[in-house]
Amino acid sequence: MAKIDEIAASAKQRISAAGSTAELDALETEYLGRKGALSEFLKGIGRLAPEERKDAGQRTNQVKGELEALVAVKRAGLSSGDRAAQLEREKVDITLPAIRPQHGLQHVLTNTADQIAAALIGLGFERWEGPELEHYKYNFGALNYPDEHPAMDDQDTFWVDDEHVLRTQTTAFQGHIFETRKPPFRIFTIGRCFRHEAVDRTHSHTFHQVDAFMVDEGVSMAHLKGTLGQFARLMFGDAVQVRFRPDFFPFVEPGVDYAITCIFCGGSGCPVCKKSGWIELGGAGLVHPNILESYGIDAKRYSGFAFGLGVERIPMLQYRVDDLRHFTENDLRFLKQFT
Ligand code: FA5
Repeated sequence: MAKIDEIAASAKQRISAAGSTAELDALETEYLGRKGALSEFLKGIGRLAPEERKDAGQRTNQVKGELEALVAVKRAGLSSGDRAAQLEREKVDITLPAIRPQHGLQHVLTNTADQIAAALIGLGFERWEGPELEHYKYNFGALNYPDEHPAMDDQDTFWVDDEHVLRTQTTAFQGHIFETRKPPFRIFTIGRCFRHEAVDRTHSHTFHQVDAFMVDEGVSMAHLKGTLGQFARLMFGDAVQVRFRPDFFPFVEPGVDYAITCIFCGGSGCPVCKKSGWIELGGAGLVHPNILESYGIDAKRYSGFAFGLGVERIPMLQYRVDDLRHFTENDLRFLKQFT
């Protein structure tokens, strides 16, 4: 009897301490298997005194039942522990912030173009889109450039064939409008232009311009100055004033270049405006009567104004961008600043 109790005590202690199902399987075989400790003990019962056999047999069966129950409980515990370990291994921390997908954002030049368009539409102008590949006629001929005129040298041109060029100025849209519309009209266009230029901080072979023009009865330089002033104030703030200085463009007479009071110093002079108090923006003037007449418009009755400027120039001023190449280099560190 003492022997079976010893076996039972050691089996219970070892089964309770088993750390894995594999260890438990081995203990189950060791004690409860066909050749296990209990079977061996039962085999020896025949050698006991007859009066002890019955008790020993009953006690062995009792121990067998207890050990089987203990193994079952332990197995359930271990396998739930295994599941817990598996869950721990496969755990996904859903409280971690998700990896955000990259969102594109509108390019700073598109933002500027939208701002320009909103200002000009507010001033009563219609938007028009023109081709980037232009017939020579629209880029130069119809704009009153005499053949071989040196003014064309200012706009070093990419020729595609003898008759077609990549437009050097959005002013090229005027001919398309004159061919299809009769005054009065107020129209503008914003688009890409190309010049065969040495690239530096303020010049590129590819850049954008906005051109606007209006033709009606009695349009004068005063209308031009008022419109440009209002346009500049919408773009740069209420305090801005406009200055005209004579300049030459074959398609306007008189022609001017125009500047705004420096938006950084208000006109008192600073490094940005090179102490002049003014920042040049573009060219303007009254539509040349030769152009009106060439499209059959009576230049005694009708007159018009036109102005153009570089789009890159605007965010360069607004955000103090020192090199226009940043706009096209696609460096996200630069572009992400303009949300
Ligand atoms: C013209 O292109 C005229 N068509 C403007 C005009 C329109 C005058 C209507 C009169 C009436 P200009 O060549 O100066 O003018 O160019 C105008 C603006 O375009 C410049 O002030 C500058 O801001 C921009 N620009 C010209 N060339 C480049 C370039 N290579 N890179 C970046 N911007 C340029």
